Amino acid sequence: MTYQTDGIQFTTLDRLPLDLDSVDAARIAMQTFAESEDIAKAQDELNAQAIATEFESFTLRNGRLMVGIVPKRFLVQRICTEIDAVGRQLTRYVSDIAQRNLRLYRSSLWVTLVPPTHLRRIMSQKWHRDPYEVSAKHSLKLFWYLSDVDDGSGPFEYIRGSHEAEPPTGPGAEDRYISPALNGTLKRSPDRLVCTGPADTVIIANTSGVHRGGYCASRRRLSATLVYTDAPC
Ligand SMILES: O=C(O)CCC(=O)C(=O)O
Repeated sequence: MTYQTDGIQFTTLDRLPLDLDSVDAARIAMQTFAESEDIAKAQDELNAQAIATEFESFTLRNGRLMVGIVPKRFLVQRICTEIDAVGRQLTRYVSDIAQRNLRLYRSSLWVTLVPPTHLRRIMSQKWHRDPYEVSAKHSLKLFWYLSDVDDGSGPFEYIRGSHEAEPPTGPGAEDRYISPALNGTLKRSPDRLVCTGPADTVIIANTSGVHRGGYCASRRRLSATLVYTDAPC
């Protein structure tokens, strides 16, 4: 399976050109984050599901971007310098894969939580295609699983070859989400990949293709997302 043909390819962390100190530092940052009060609080909020309304909250606290869905706050993200350092070391590697010059646009640690009951999928849990990042013509995401991911812990899913279609044009484009009428077709598609794998599985995807993930039915998922684009600085 190749990035050019399928829009996605897999590897493992030990095959990447990374210095081990940076990897260790990123793992420690993740461990600290996963055990932090922010995560415990987010899980409590998710469990409480106090109010039936859904809204997104984006707040910048101590230089960290916190993104949450209240009360369905399934995802807590954190920008951190350690994961940025890992991401910068992979710039040449991902540029070679994409056959164009890319730069690290954004990186973050993700803790994806388990809802207390089955909630309907929201945001990136639904089939969608990423709009291009500001003035970019190519968006590549590298997902590094920091915990084992099985069917119950929100595997990333991708429709192989769907990157060939014209992607939505800009951030917030109306057509980011695929019509729910196509859910059944996508679920049964022979091109659907469900990316389960042990910790240190790495997925490199052209996210203008159709994808979704992070619907954790039974176990939380720890991962890092590194976003690369060809947009000028
Ligand atoms: O959490 C996931 O597996 C999906 C993430 C995603 O869809 C995205 O970053 O665009």
